[in-house]
Amino acid sequence: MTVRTSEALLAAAADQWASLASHPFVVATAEGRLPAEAFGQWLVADHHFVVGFRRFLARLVELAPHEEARDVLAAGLGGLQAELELFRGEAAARHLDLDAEPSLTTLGYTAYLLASPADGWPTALTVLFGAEKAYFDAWSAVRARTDPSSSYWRFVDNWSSAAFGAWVDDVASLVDELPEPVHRAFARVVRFELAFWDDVAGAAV
Ligand code: MP5
Repeated sequence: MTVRTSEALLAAAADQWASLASHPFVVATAEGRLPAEAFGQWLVADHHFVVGFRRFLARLVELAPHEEARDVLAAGLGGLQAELELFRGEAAARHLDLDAEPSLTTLGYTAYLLASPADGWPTALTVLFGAEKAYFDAWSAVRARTDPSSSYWRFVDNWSSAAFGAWVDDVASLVDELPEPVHRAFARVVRFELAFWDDVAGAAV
């Protein structure tokens, strides 16, 4: 039986992958005890990431080797407008400065995303899959232990909805078309995801 390339990536990173959904930031959010300050740190950092992510995804639309892949990627691009508006509305309500200088971790991860298309489609697609699957799994872990009364529900729902999960599955199917798993890029994304949570959580959780 052949192993799907997306599954081979996840299997090789299994230990660190498990740390995503059990990260103190994720657990504190699930248990409704995330300090507002830590949420604010995350919101500003993740807004910077998503702004870069949209440009990254647009480059991937251009790089895609066939039209079906382009359909999947362009569908993801469509959802980002509402997501960015969610970030901006929440930041305004909380009086957060979205233009604050990002940390080196946030800058590094966003820059890695944007640099990855230079290494070609297999690498860039693997980076996309890693980032999206990481958020789907982490926020699904939050969803399993919370409900719509959470003040962070719209964010929880954004990355744990059935629709988002189906899109991540579509991206996984594109990864499965790659001749071999690009382990190095995937492992790098996992390290960045964990560093990102550590960075925004700080000493707060
Ligand atoms: C995503 C994100 C998911 N927003 N932030 C990090 C640190 N990793 C992954 O990307 P998107 O564009 O919000 O679906």
